[in-house]
Amino acid sequence: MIKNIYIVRVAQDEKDFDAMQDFFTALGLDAGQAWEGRHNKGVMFRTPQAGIEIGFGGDFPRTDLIFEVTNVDMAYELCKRRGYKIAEEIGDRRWGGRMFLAEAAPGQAVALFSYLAEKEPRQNQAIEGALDARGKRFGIVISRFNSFITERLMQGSLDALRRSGANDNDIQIVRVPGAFEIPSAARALAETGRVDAVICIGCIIRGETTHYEHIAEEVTRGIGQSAQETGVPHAYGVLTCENLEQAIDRAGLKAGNKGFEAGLAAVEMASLTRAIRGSDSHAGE
Ligand code: INI
Repeated sequence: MIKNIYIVRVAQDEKDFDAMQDFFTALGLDAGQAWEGRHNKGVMFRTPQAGIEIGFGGDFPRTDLIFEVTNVDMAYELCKRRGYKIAEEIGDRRWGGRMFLAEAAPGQAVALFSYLAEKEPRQNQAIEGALDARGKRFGIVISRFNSFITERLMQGSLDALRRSGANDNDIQIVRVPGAFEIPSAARALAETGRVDAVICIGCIIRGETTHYEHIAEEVTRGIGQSAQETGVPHAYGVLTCENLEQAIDRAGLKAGNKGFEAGLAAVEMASLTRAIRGSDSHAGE
């Protein structure tokens, strides 16, 4: 019946709230979805088994032991039948939940709640990823073939990650011989579960034979397949060019730096993936 356990620590003010975020991030807890309501805001720090949430503002229950249940009215009836003291009556809350407090033991208040069902479907609500790489881990798979180009692309990716708040210690670089080897290394990295996104960097330039087509097709297919089968976002920073000049233009000259674009895509997708997977915990806050 219990869906989740929320342990919420409410900061005295916004300064303390920021300090607590830094503290939990420094401890290595994964900062999941941040939410902001009209009267308060919070960030859920996830562990594989449970989460510690920090908050700021009003509307929080008078206890830091909070259970989300599938049906709060049933839980309320059950507590009453078993004779537990109801420390706070059941009722709808303005943040979109229905909650009551029961005393598990004298002075040991526990809050139980369910989110209220949406009365009407929300209009124009979209989940989007943020360009915020703080607390996220990235893998970069770079091929040595055409390294003159690929190294520039990687500098572009690193620039995008750092500007978005990524920590250098959270970026794992993996080098492979050529573009053909990128998909298998990217998959191995994704399967470790230690990265939120993988950035694939390569440069394939057309030669005199059809070699180029075969490699380009397989690399593109393999990267897409690895992303879909591992569930880890993969950004495509592989250039497929007719000649070296085209590649140079896309590695920091006329046509920008495709590595930078891939880096931003990785950050956004890492954030989006977390938002989608955690979107039920504070939907609509
Ligand atoms: N690898 C590249 O990354 N770019 C190329 O343009 C390229 N060409 O043209 O041959 C290339 N070939 C190597 C290939 O990726 C493998 O490393 C090699 O075939 C060994 O498996």
